[in-house]
Amino acid sequence: MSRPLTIALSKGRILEQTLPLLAAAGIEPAEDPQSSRRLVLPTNRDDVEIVIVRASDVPTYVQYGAAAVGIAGKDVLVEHGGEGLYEPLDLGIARCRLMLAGPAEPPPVPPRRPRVATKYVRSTRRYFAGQGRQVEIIKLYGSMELAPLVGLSDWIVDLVDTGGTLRANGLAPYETIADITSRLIVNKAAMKTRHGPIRALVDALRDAVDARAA
Ligand code: PRT
Ligand code: MG
Repeated sequence: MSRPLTIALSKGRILEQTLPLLAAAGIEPAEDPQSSRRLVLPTNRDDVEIVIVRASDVPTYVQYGAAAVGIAGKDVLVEHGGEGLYEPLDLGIARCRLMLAGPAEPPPVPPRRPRVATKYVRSTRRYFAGQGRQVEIIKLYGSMELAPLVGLSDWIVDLVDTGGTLRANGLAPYETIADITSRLIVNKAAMKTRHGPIRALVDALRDAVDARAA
């Protein structure tokens, strides 16, 4: 038999919201991926396996064909750049917004060249460049909400869902930069060489997404 079709997923909210869609498409992991320590999970289908990777690494695994397909947030895809990837389907899951945020009570005189702390350097640079606004971007890997509290930055760019994390840290949303959902991504070469099984998976997932929306 030919090697199985590999799907790259990240633990957490994407996995949680992807499993029902995969189940509707006839794919179920052999053990619970949230609790399993295994990084390669067989499924009920001999021709499909799941690999568990870091959310921000999903596009890399798919770009190099280590996984034929994957599921990643649009936030992560923009930062990756999308090289070598098709993005055939918006799954509509793990929905949130990429936002500019800052102190709920901003200083009376706005900073001349604000410092913006973020994990999303590419999106942030593009957003401010598009508006012709000068900012200094400070790259962080997490806990952006802390930066304004300790004087590291004036503002942050981060994902916001309920807004609870901002509020809990004395921050408020200022502007929406992008609406974010998770996307199915496909390795460009695999889309040609393994067209049949990939097409079948894309169609099955699209049906599952449509059925849920209906
Ligand atoms: O593992 P790694 O650190 O690389 O990735 P990760 O920790 O970002 O993974 P995970 O599972 O948390 O998020 C994966 C994907 O989920 C992201 O890439 C987004 O596409 C999507 N997503 C949707 C979110 C959120 N909603 C979200 N609210 N990712 C993160 N958050 C965080 C946000 O960064 C902030 O700290 O939740 C907090 C805000 O939530 P509220 O409800 O308080 O506003
Ligand atoms: Mg994390």
